[in-house]
Amino acid sequence: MKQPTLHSLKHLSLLMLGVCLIGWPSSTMGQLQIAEFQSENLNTLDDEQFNSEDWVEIRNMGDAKVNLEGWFLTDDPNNLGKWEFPSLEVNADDEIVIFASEKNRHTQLTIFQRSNPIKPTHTNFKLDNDGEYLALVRPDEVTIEHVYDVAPVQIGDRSYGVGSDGEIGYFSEPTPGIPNGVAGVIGPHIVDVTNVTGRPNLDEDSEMVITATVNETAHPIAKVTLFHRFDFRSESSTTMQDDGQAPDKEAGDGIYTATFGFASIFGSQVDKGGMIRWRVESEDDQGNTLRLPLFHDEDDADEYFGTVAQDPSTADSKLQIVHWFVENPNGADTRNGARGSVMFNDEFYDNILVDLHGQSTSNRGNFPQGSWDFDFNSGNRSLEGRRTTGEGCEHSYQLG
Ligand SMILES: [Ca+2]
Ligand SMILES: [Ca+2]
Ligand SMILES: [Ca+2]
Ligand SMILES: [Ca+2]
Repeated sequence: MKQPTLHSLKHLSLLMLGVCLIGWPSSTMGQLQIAEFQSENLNTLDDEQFNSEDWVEIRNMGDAKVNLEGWFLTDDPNNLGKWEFPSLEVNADDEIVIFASEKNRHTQLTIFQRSNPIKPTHTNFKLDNDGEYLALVRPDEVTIEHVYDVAPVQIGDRSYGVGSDGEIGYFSEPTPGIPNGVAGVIGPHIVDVTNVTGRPNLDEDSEMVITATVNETAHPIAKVTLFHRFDFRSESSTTMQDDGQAPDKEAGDGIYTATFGFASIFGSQVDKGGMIRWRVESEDDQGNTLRLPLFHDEDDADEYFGTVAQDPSTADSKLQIVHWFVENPNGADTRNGARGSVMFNDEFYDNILVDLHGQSTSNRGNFPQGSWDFDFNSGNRSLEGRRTTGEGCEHSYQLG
């Protein structure tokens, strides 16, 4: 049987290919500090082209203004002069944001970053999610003002840096351009989630197998839980195991496995053509948790992975079948729309917005022919080629 891994998963696993960090970065402190950085900016901050680029925040801890002209920022310990700052002032007790986009430019366009208008400046390098070197270097190209020797693995839409109490850690609420709050610890890193059994055929399959690759971050892994949901019914859960007992293949390899039987979990509610969704949550022995999908934005992010049970009545169809699930069908028939899930081409897209297309009338009676817009989340990178703004992409389908 085909064993698809959802595209958004592939994307995450590529970006988050994890090296578990052991130990915290060392740093030397001068007057200026790399107060905060973000290696996977999903919805935190746009640049002047509406791209969600990586960014670095520099804070002036001193009591005099500093012009950064001639200073350097680098992600390479063997090339401290990698990127040179243009003239850029940082006021005392203030911070500025640089995009680490590889675009290497300083624009005169002003954008509004939180409350502070800025003219965006871009480095010639990006920041890696599996953690890397990041240093602010003085104009002599030798003296390191502040460095993260090896930043730990980075998680989408979290940032990392120096908390208001001086402790280094993650921020669940990034603050580009304004002072940082208290930094925290993230739960065990869920690198990848895989649907081992593919689209179930309910005439033959009575269960599904899901695996999750999980790495320790700050503290030992205490628990990995699979949450599952059928259509829009309530969530249930199963503990995932890494004990080498079937279906888990090998004990202690960091790949956690769970099987859930449709009848035992969902009762008799599972119908052919029905939607089955799941998410994974990790927890360390201090109670720090992390989930995948990250669901970092309830209006622009997948909440679950998912699939649709095979429907033999459409198996021979030559038409492309779009499976569309919406909790509130009447809502989709309005301009404001309703959130739902779609599967086509063996790809599942969760928590997308479905709304009435263009000039169609909303007074069409009971699910007639019509046209709706599917607004995909910006994390659905398989469709990104057709994105035109940072707001995700939109496709129109004629249904009926
Ligand atoms: Ca990045
Ligand atoms: Ca880099
Ligand atoms: Ca900040
Ligand atoms: Ca295992």
